[in-house]
Amino acid sequence: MAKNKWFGWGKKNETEKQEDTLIQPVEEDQENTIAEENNADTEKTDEDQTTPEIPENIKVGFFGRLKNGLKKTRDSITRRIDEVLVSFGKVDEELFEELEEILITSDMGMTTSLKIIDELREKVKNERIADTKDIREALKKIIASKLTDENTRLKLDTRPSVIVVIGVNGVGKTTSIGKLAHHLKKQGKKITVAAADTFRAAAIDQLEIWTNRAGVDLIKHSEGAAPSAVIYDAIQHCKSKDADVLICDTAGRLHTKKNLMEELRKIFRIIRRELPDADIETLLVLDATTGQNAVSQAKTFSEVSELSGIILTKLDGTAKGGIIVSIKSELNIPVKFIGVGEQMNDLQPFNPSDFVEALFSAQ
Ligand SMILES: Nc1nc2c(ncn2[C@@H]2O[C@H](COP(=O)(O)OP(=O)(O)O)[C@@H](O)[C@H]2O)c(=O)[nH]1
Ligand SMILES: [Mg+2]
Repeated sequence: MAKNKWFGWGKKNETEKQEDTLIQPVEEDQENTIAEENNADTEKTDEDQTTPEIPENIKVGFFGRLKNGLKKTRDSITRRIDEVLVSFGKVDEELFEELEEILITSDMGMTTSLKIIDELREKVKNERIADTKDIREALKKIIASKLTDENTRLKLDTRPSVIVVIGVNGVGKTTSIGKLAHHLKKQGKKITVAAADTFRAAAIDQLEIWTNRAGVDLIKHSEGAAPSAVIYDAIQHCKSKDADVLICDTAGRLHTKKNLMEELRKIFRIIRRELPDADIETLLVLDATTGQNAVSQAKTFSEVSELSGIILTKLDGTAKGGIIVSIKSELNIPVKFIGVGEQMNDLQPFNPSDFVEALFSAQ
């Protein structure tokens, strides 16, 4: 255990499971990954059969998926808010304290929760809100305002432009890349993916399953190859094929943390050297189920490159989806995509008002 201490980036209990995965011997990890791939294969068949791409249904399907994905958080935060509002019936200081408690326990963070409730108190006073139903509406608006950001869209104006996806092992980088490739391809973009996580052969195979599914090009070398060499080849491929976007998968761990950071820096050097004018999006993938540890991961990875956005995965797997609010306020990096499930269409551009609507919607 001691020799792997470098990867103990967080202290919270929820993170322990993930860190165990990080420090497993490689063989065991490969077995897990292979099992995941088998699942992924089954999903592909299910998805192909059950979700035809009918344009009229896309809007409904999109919101439905978001609502489903937020079910655990809704059952926790919103149900409790509603219970408190019903049981109080009138607006007083004790009600504000109860609401504050709910926000804090949903992982919104102490400071942000206090700020939200302060604003609510102010609004209730100024607008003379007396009805608890109106409090619910006011609270919803304040939370939405905390999530609003001007820069949630990807800036991919050059051809090619580059998306580098980074993050700790197991957070959902490869899966999100598959979904993102599908999403961008649907917008008519020509996509190439670079398999620059060369640490394990299984990681390359896993990515290949996703790129086949999305129907996009994959540039890969064999296990153990230099990640920057894969990126170099992928850039040449993009230039010769006139691709719109290059998406780079990267390792979440190497033999040491120092190695990992150095490899990532090399990747950025190659991209900047070969494509000096290209738009580069550096997207950090964070797992919503890891709670506050996400913040320390963001700090570590921002040493390698300025982070232009966050992909927050596995919101469907947590009742503490309030983490999105504390990530937004503590990191000041826009959340650009959210993962709400394991299927191809379960990565969504983050839209604060849709998010809050889904969170506060009826069952
Ligand atoms: N439920 C759920 N699972 C996810 C989501 N995103 C990724 N996963 C799962 O998380 C696991 C690790 O994902 P992977 O892409 O291999 O992580 P990587 O090591 O960062 O590349 C896989 O089992 C994925 O199916 C999500 O949004 N929701
Ligand atoms: Mg991966």
